[in-house]
Amino acid sequence: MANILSTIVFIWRSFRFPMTSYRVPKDKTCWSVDWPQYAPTAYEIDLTDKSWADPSIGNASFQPKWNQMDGRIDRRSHQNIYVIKDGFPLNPLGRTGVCLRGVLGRWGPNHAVDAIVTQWKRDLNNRIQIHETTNKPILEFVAIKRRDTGQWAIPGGFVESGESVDTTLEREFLEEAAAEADTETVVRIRRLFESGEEVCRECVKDPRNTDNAWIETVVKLFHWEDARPLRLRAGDDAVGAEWRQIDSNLDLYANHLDFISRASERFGGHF
Ligand code: RP5
Repeated sequence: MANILSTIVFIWRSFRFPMTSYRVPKDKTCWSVDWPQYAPTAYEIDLTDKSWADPSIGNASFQPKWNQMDGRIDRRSHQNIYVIKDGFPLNPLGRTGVCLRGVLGRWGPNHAVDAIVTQWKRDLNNRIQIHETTNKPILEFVAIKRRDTGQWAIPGGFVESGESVDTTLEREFLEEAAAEADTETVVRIRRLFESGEEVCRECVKDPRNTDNAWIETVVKLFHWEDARPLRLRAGDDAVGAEWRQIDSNLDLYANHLDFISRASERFGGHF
């Protein structure tokens, strides 16, 4: 059974990711380290006709304005000015072993957002629970289970061109974690999203990143203090949504645990 399952997962993944990617040793990740033999796997899915995707580099009609606003498309990086080499933007996090655009829509930065929604974990008497080892109050956060990898993650998604970060945060949270919510719940969530605190803005260590296309995010923190519980329901790209206890042993998508740890630190919660 396990063999059949892993074969299915392998075939499925093969459609989304290159079969093999060129292995990059840690000490060769940085572009400043000279590595003339570097021969990354070229991989790109066909996104012709997708309005949210860039045309191919080399297409005469595609004249991107790197490192700046390009009409309604934000091609600026949160990290720094990125380098353009032979017409291709270079990932600020360094070599990945895969070149071209992979499965991503934009060359260069693909802007996303992530909404960390927390609440204190309480016992039946409504007292905040304290962790027996660290002696710190325990936080929970809203986690969604990704349909594509089956991993738990922070609710988030890509910023559409012309959309603001705050609009995307609220839209993605409602779609992925509060699907089909009644009007009252939507109003409460909208109110919650009026008072977010930025945790960070940076590149995500996402498995879809390539040398020429990568994901960057703005992570914002929202704390749920309403005595009435927030009921969750998965939708859109999510197949699960639940409150999960924050702990350093969580296994989350990409480097989402790192974002969670910073949110927990902000409240002095158990990690
Ligand atoms: C991650 O991918 C970001 O942190 C964000 O959570 C997510 C956006 O991609 P989709 O969930 O829309 O696939 O890198």
